[in-house]
Amino acid sequence: MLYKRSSQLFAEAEKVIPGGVNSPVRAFKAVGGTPIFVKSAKGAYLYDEDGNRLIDYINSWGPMILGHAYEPVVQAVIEKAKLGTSFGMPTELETQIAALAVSMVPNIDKIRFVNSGTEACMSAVRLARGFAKKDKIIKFAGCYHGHSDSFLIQAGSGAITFGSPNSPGVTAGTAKDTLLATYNDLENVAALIAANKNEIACIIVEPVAGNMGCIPPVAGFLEGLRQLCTDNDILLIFDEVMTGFRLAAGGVQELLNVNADIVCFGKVIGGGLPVGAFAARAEIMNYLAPLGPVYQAGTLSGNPLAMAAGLTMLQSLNNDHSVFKSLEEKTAYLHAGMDKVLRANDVDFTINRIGSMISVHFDSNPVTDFKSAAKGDNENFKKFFHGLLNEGIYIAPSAYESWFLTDALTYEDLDFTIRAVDKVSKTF
Ligand code: KE4
Repeated sequence: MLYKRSSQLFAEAEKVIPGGVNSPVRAFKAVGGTPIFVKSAKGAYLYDEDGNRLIDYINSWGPMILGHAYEPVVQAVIEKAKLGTSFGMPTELETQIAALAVSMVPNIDKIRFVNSGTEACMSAVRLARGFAKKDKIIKFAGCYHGHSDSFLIQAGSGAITFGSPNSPGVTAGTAKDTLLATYNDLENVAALIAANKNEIACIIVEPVAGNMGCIPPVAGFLEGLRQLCTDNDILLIFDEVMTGFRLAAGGVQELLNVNADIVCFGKVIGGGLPVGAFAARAEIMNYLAPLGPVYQAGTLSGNPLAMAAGLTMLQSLNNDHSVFKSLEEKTAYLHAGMDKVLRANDVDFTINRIGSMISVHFDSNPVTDFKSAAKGDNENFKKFFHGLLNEGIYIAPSAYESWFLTDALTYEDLDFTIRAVDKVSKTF
């Protein structure tokens, strides 16, 4: 595969955009080399600036669940754009997508739309703090909720710890209110709660983690978090930016039958346009301005083009829930095929999967939290990434990411991918 044009475009981009990208993970820092510039995409395929066709397993980090340039969404956006692109005033469209989302997702009465997953999670935490009248939050090492200050925190030393900033610009004052827990470790969470009695407003969690690779909750973990929150008057926030409308029509709450107090959305809910959202029962959502005292706002929140894309996407998914089963079957097929060839090639690996989220970790031990995810052999991951890229397959340019399948993938695409995994892993 040739990437001459992409390399030229990257050199141009670096002159006027920091790092040449508008989001760091795109820069290939974790795998080496220079990023691929996309010219267009359709269905399961990306077409890059060098004329290469790539089977896409990232799908814009989740949104393109029905394939790139999904015709109903494209048409909806085109038609809406002809009527104006932004008004800063309410439109019926916002009520339509809000009502549909509320009908699809358990335990929510109202939803507020924003422009990104970061905004959704940031606003949800502010709402939780305002509603609960408490300052501290618990998040989990390795879980990512966007780049809002309260989330850019890593553990200090010791099991029970106050966070310390892991990005300049985040103040110690902010970090002190973020407590860091270990994913899939209920005892650790219980200890943090005991050490901060009546000070914790919320626990925010990816109910299926996708930012350490894919890490499903171990049996009882989410149920245990639910119980701990109920017993200690703490709000449970499910960050379903990745899992919402992907793992089931009602997300993880439906799939695993665990109730959150606030749910955050992004990615799929916007059908590929900038949309985030957060939702809860009316008692909580009514605390938001202009009804309640917790302030949150946005010029482009509920933007007509984004709402048209999102509504069309949700309608498509809601009209035919069999797509979730189809995605699960395709991902299971890919899982079984990769497992077979990696074993045959004596590779040390673990594959984590739930629904249409999957990741390959180059370590034979179970990957259940950030520490175990960090043990993966990154040299093999780099060979894996670039080897597959050379075969015309695009996976996440980092071992700490999940793959997101699209239902536009055919079984021929999956067989092609399995053969490529076999070929590449023979070089390890
Ligand atoms: P955005 O602000 O990027 O729309 O969403 C933040 C966010 C919140 N919660 C979860 C669970 C997320 O996965 C994300 C964003 N996901 C990353 C992929 N790991 C987006 C890719 C990027 O940062 O460019």
